[in-house]
Amino acid sequence: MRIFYTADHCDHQPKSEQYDGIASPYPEVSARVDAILAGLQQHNFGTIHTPRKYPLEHIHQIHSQPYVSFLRRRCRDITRGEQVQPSYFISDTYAPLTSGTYHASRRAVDAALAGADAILRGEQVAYSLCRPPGHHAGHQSTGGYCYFNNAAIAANHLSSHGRVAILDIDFHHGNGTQDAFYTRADVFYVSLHADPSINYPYIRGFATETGEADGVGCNLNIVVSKNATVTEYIAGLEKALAKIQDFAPDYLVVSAGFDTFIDDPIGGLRLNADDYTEIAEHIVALRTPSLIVQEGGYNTELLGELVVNFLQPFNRWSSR
Ligand code: Q9C
Ligand code: ZN
Repeated sequence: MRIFYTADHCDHQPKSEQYDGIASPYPEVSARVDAILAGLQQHNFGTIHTPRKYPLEHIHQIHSQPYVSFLRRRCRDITRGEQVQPSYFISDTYAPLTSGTYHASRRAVDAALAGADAILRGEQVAYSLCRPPGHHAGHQSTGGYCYFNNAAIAANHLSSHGRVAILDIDFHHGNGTQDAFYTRADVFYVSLHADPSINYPYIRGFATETGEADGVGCNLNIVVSKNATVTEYIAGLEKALAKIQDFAPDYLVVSAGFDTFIDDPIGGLRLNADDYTEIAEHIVALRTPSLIVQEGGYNTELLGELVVNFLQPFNRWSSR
């Protein structure tokens, strides 16, 4: 499998998030990426490629031009080491800006697009190690540690070449991604996540949301209970995969979050480390060229192991 990553994420270093005006430590830290890289190296996943720089056009198909300009200009004016809570283009207070946020987010998009291009060149599997994550970023809003929607931008790129399904397995519903494709029939969005009536992002992710206009029937939200073990989780996943199979995509994008892990500090179902291999085996059974995009997962101690366990079945398939 092809792996894409850049070190530019290091310049995105918020120190705190605001919850009802009270600051607490920022969980979406660069140590997450260090843990994943260490895991990939230990398990000989091979060369990690630096993506090329892609033009803004790709981003502008998902995000408004005023939003992108705002992020670029606002970050440029921030002193290194400082953090700003913007008042505009936000959907919550979980995406502060630092001087490197715009550049880091651009490079995360580049990693996602390079993964998509690898798939278009005939690679069966690519993993884009994106940071910051993306699935909560809306058309013109940051939110939930996200600025640009890496998976949506990559899926949109793939959609010029075939039918695309997005499978979102982060603990949280990917509201930004759902919104991006809600009225489209050529991209199918399926998400498995914790109940949005009591979990972030609250405003989206209900089972009643099934798509609109041309997109009717092309959106599927599957809510899993907070104490779901791998048995309940796989049952939900099987439903998701059956629908994806009916849709018959040419390409699969997996928004891969690992905050479903039992010991995740902000999410947490009852999934153990080994369960990610079983989850991946079910997804690999689709035998559809797959772009895996990194989303959440906040246990910096074990995140490397979780990602490696998940990637292993894809790796076996792609090097067969
Ligand atoms: N007081 C992703 O996993 N809210 N984003 C947490 C803590 C923010 C998660 C509440 C959760 C955002 C990409
Ligand atoms: Zn999440």
